[in-house]
Order: sequence, then C-alpha cells, then structure tokens
Amino acid sequence: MLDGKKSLFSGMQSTGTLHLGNYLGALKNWVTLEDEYQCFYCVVDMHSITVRQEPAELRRKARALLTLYIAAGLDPEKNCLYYQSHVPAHAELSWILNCYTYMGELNRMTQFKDKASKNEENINAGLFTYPVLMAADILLFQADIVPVGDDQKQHIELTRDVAGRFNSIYGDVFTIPEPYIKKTGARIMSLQEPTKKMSKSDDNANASIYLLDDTDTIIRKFKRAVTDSDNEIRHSKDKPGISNLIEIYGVATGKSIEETEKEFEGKGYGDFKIATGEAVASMLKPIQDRYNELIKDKAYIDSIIKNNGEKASYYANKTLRKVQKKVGFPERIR
Ligand code: AQP
Repeated sequence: MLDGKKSLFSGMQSTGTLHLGNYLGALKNWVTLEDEYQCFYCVVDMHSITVRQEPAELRRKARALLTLYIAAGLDPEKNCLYYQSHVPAHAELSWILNCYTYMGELNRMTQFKDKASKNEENINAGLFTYPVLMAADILLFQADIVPVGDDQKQHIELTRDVAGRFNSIYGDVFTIPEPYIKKTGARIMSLQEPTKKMSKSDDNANASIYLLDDTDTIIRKFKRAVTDSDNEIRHSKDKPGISNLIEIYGVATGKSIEETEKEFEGKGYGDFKIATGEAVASMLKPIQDRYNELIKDKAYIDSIIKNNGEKASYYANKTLRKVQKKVGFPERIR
C-alpha cells in the first residue's frame, strides 16, 4: 500500500528479446492493473548481470525493453517504468535483507539450480542471492501483489518469508505481497521441447516466438513446433506440445480450451499450427508497429526514464529510510 492505494511491483530482465511467455505470463496482464494499483514496472538490469552480458548490448536491450513496455500498452503516466540501476535503494535494501535470509532458503531455489547448471563457469554470488535482490525490489514499493509467470512463485514465497521475519522483529515495516498469476498463459512452453518453459536464454531460436518476430517467422516457427504423431487436437498431459499450442491459441483469441478443441475437431495439426501462428501474429502486430514508432523518439523515451526514475527513487527511499532506522543505522545529519 502506498499513499492509501494498493501497489504492485514487477520487472523483467534485459537479457534478451522478450518472448511470448514473457508477454502472456506477465506483460499482457500488467496492462489490466493500472487503474486499481499504483504500479511499478522495472527493467531489472541489476539482475541481468548475474549472467555475463556485453555492456553495449545490455544498454541497448534495456532501452528496447522499456520501450516495449509502453508499446505493449503500459501508459507511462499511470505506471512507473524505470531502470533498476537508476534507483540505488534496490542494492541498499538488498544488502540489509541478505542479513535476514538464510543460506538454506537460497539453496532451495530451483531457478538458481537451473541457471547454475547452465552457467557452470560462472556460478557467482549474485546468481545465488538473486532472490534477495528480488525481495528488495518488491518490498521497497510495499507491493500488495506481484504479477508474474508461474516460474517466479518460489521467489515470491521467499520474499514473503523474509518480510514476515523482518516484521516479526521490527513491527509492521513491509507489506506482505501476494503472487498474481493468471491461470492461462502462466507457463508457456518451448516450441521445440514442450516440457521445458519458453526461455530467453534458449539457444534454439525456433523454440521461442519473440515479440518482434515478423508474421512469416512466427508462422514458420509454429509450423515447425514439436507435437506428437496422433494428429488429434486435444488438451492432455500426455500431449504437451499440442496442449501448449492450444493454450497459446486460447490466449491469443480469447477462446477456452473446449472451444478450441471443438473448432478444430476433425482438422489436422498443419491447419491448427497455421491458425495459431496467424492469431499470434495479429495479436503482436499492433505492439510491433507502436514499438517501431516509439524507439525512434529518443527525447520521449529519455524523459520517461528520467521522470519515472525519480518517482521510483522517492517511494523506494521512503521504505529504505524506515528500514535503516529500524535496524539501527545512525540518523543522517542534515
Ligand atoms: N515461459 C514462460 N511462460 C510464462 N511466463 C514466463 N515468464 C518467463 N518465462 C515465462 C515470466 O516473464 C517475466 C519476466 O521474466 P524474466 O525477465 O525475469 O526472465 P526469466 O523468468 O528468467 O525467464 P526467461 O525470460 O526465460 O529468461 P531466462 O532464459 O534468462 O531464464 C516473469 O514474470 C516470468 O515469470
């Protein structure tokens, strides 16, 4: 809760081009929340360096990501869109929370295990304490909800535990956040390995639909999507490939699983894959057009980065000062 209004925080890493999972699992839902909540959406560039990045590319991707937030429909007058690295309070609160988080808790995080296994040459401390920085991100803004995909549930549980621990020592300092995860689109799977989630860091470009892919590319990737061999369009645990496509088609068209199964009864996978590709391409087209306009408007994007960074700092510092006082840091002399 901030200034008497419920608040929320979420963010994305500027590590690659956003894919359909990022959009359907998170960004698409964000756009519906701006009237009910005070919204903070961050480009989490500090999280991004837990894996090695090329500096110029990271800067370019951060700007592209913030622009994509707006292109996808987030109004920068109503939603605070900013860079994490422009608000030092994230790092400062993260340090304090490190001292209230147990190694055992961090050892259980499945994202750490997964990313560590993919980056064996660089299992750095930042990768390990990533969930603590994420807890700081959320708690700085006294977020009531955190709209994310299903894969982030465990990190939000940890945030709740750390916030609860802190509150039990020092009184009601932090709002305890709830995950906000929609049923549909919460876990979009890879088009090539449908038992794995669609992921920015997947080396196989055919496994993911990127938000800026053109129509032909999108349809081609769907045509190549891995499915089973029985050719029946039915949602079922033992048919992960086709079930994933049914879910994607459903979110892109607003149709339920049953409606989709009925619509394609007696039709083959080929027709269904093309229909899914077309539905996704027309869902993404307006976002792409808006993005291509906005990215050219340097002055406009710069003004959002500056103004929203200042607004985020204002709220973040309010929480940080309270926390610093609670833990016993000396008062600042003015
Ligand atoms: N496949 C997915 N289905 C639904 N939601 C997803 N999210 C990510 N993948 C899927 C959600 O997107 C938001 C931003 O995620 P992030 O930038 O923090 O990246 P991530 O969760 O680490 O996932 P990525 O995009 O696949 O990156 P890599 O490859 O680096 O792990 C989050 O709300 C997330 O839940």
